[in-house]
Amino acid sequence: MKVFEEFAGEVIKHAIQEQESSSSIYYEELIRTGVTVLPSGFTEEQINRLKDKVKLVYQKQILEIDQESLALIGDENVVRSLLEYDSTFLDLVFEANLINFVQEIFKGLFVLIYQNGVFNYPEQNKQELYKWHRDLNYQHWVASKPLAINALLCLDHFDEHTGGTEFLPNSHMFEKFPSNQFVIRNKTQVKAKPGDWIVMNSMLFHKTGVNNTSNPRFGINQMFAVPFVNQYISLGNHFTHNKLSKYIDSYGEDFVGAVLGETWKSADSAYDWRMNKINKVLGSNK
Ligand SMILES: O=C(O)CCC(=O)C(=O)O
Ligand SMILES: [Fe+2]
Repeated sequence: MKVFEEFAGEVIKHAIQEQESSSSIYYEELIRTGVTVLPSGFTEEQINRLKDKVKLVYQKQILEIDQESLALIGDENVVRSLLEYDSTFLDLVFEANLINFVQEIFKGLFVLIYQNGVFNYPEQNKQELYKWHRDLNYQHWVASKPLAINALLCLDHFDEHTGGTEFLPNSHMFEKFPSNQFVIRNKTQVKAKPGDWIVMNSMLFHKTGVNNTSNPRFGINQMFAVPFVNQYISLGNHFTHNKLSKYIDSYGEDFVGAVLGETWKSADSAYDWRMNKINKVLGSNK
């Protein structure tokens, strides 16, 4: 049947009255299955440069805190908060294809929760990421709309050889993790190329695949969420207006401030909270 449909170039239907009119196949895939692969606008050269920079940031980080100590908290081989160390990584946050897609998903405003480099080393499977998990850890409920999404920029090929991300389709729609038998029969591996974004609902169960090549596989994982999910590192603190000007020119100051979490910081007191709002109203009435 499948072969025939493909050959005919059309989808053959019976007694179907209603059909989704998909304006964006990426959006439809994300909503229905929990995951999609979206191309980015990065060139091969930019991707290679980003890969070098991820390695450099990790070198800096293991000088700050040694690998043994990182292992104590299960955080070795994760490059935490890349943009904090090198503002080039802001380009990933505001990459046009992705940011437009994230806007389409959330409709309203959203915040960058984190941006981490991930290494998948050959024959190494002790990290947390090799275990089935939700990126919104410890959450066991479902929501009718995405509350958080993860966008993983592939810096290498993601496939059955390199250990492409494995996921359980539609598992963001169920509170419980499925049976082992279900997992074994239904797990699916992402196929993506360098420069692609793997975008998934952060409640989708997934894990890093096993890398059978002799080279590490690199990616950069960003989480965006509705504003009531907390950043665990204040990302906006690290940039001067000057550093942000290129993104402000494209998207406006309010939007850039919101994405980096500046808009949602807790005020220190009721007085401060009120005064911030009053000053904002007075400013916009000028
Ligand atoms: O490396 C992968 O394939 C997935 C990474 C991941 O699950 C994560 O960063 O949370
Ligand atoms: Fe994950």
